[in-house]
Amino acid sequence: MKPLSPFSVFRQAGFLMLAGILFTETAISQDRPPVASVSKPNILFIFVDDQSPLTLSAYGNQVCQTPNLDRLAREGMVIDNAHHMGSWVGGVCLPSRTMVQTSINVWRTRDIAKRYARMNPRTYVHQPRKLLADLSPNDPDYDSMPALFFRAGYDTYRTCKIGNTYEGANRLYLGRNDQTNYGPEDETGSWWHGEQVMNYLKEREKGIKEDPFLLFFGFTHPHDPRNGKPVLLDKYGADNTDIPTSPNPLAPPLQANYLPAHPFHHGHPGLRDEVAVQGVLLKRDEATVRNELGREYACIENIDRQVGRVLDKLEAMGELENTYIFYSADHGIAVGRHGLMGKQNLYEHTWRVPMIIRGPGIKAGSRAQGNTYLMDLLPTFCDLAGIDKPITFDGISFKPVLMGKRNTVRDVLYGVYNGGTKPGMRSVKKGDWKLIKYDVLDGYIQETQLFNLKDNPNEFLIQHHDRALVAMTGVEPKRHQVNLAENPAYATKRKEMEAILLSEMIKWGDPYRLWDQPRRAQNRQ
Ligand SMILES: [Ca+2]
Repeated sequence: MKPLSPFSVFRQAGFLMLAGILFTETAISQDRPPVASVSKPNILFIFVDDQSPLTLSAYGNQVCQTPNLDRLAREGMVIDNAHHMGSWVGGVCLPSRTMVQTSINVWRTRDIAKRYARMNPRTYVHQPRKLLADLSPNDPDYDSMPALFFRAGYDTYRTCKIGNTYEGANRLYLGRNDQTNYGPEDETGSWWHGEQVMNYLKEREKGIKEDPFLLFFGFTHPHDPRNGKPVLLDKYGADNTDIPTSPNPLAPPLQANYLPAHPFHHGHPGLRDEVAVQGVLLKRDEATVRNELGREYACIENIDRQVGRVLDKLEAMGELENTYIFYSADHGIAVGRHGLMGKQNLYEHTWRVPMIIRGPGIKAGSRAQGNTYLMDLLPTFCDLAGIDKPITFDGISFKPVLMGKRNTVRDVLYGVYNGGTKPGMRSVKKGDWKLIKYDVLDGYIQETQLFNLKDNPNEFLIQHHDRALVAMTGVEPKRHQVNLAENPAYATKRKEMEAILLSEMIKWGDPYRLWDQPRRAQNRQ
């Protein structure tokens, strides 16, 4: 007999929890006003951990195979400029996931993100109905994703990892089966999360559930440790434990903007993602980075398979055409680009997130710039479901983009990394232009980067022009594809972008100022 995994006890408890919720569904419906649920669309929100859009063919990747996500893109819309707003802590997941579930901006998440301790599977008791009934309208979670959709008559369900996520909202889903799965096997990996959603849909198929659903379909991967399934590791020339000393020819090629080291310190000494990723540690050599890319792609393809199972099930149940499906991640990640491994930077590979949406009224095969933040997801869900937008939201609905009425919802995007030495990194983007500033290590690092993303989408630096590196990557940047911040020809553009950055910092309540900005009257540091 197969021995029980350490998670089995909780998993069984989870099924019981779900059963309990199903059993009392009639009582639940009496707690909220009756709604005409028949016409309301379902929402399936697929949310992965640490994935750059550049790993997907919808964004140009030619190696990682994701046929089901390709299908979503082919039958729906791809948004090119979707971003997370940033973080004030090394675990970027935490503010990001708080923004997703509450639609408040990055600085406001500091006040609530840590209100509740992480879920302890050994002692946790799931009692959403009691908590929802007790919620005061003054509570920040009153207008959170699960609370809003519960009051609108939706059946809410969640599966995801545990920890570094917003517990204030997680505990309010009517059904919840969370487990942290970094393993290479089905029961300890992404298949398990897929299975929870399949179980939910099977119950629904029996006719026990009739309300429209909001499914938070979260994964633990491709966050490290990227323990891919053996068959997929073989496909991508990667190994979970025996890190090769020379590149495996089957491993994915180095990215165009790979560097063996970042040209200056990122400002967060000891940062886990840059020093302690299993199988990588401090190494940034070709063999190590390509092996890690292979592991990442193996995890992503496995996630894609789980998405496929659920899409096929929805289709077989006749629910697919009344369901909006969103695919996104809590932030991107470097995995060797620019010499970095983690998510604590503001280059495009990390600041951007994937955003693919399929659903009623969305033109198949369409594409838009969007200029969205993750905190726009909840307002968009509400808009699609006919739920009034609460005044607490900082995000805005991008339904007009999905419906082909607009290409963008805002002109300027602002990004923060404030998890290491202060004030940290800031970025701003408008049109083709992007500014990144670094003010870290007590003023030891004060750097500015200016890129024209149309001309230099990979944000190549002068270091990418090194002959030995070009020989390694096979990518030779054009002469003008460099940081333009110190080029006198772009002094006016830099000044304009610096002013926009300061304006955004003021707009979003950024409590810091950078070395070359006017000081605040009162610095809250
Ligand atoms: Ca994450």
